[in-house]
Amino acid sequence: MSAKTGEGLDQLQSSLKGQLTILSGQSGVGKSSLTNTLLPGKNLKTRELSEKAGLGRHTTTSAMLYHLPEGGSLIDSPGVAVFGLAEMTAQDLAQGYREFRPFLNHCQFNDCRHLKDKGCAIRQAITEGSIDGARYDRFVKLLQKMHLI
Ligand SMILES: Nc1nc2c(ncn2[C@@H]2O[C@H](COP(=O)(O)OP(=O)(O)O)[C@@H](O)[C@H]2O)c(=O)[nH]1
Ligand SMILES: [Mg+2]
Ligand SMILES: [Zn+2]
Repeated sequence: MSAKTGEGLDQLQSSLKGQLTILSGQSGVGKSSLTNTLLPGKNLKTRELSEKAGLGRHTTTSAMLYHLPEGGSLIDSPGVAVFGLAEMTAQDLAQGYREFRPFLNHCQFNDCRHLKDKGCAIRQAITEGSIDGARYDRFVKLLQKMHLI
């Protein structure tokens, strides 16, 4: 889709309707431009891609929630690198991975951190192919970033 040409906007608009949605992703991919297009009359700052590097500078510094004219809300967030995960516990983060949820109560220990813990149902699910290992790796990386491990 494109914020510039309007291609794919109709489809996006109908999937946003009645939902609470957050746009996240690397800086410069067009999140704020998209938000602008969906909210005529607002005028968020978007930034120009730097000619040299093909990358731009930051303009969105905090997450902003907007109410959509069609119903529903849209959150424009700054780049993933600065997305705050403060005050979340490891358990909260695990809950955020919806495919983990069916397994979360099946670990041997109820304070399982899903790392090298004995009898971890999450790691077992990866072995069995029910959870994607790349998603789990990302979970562990986020735990590290949050200084929880
Ligand atoms: N060609 C093209 N450029 C776009 C599109 N959407 C955004 N841009 C440009 O990409 C740059 C970064 O956009 P911005 O919305 O600030 O990105 P954000 O950091 O993800 O919020 C700006 O120069 C935009 O004009 C698009 O659909 N097509
Ligand atoms: Mg932005
Ligand atoms: Zn576990």
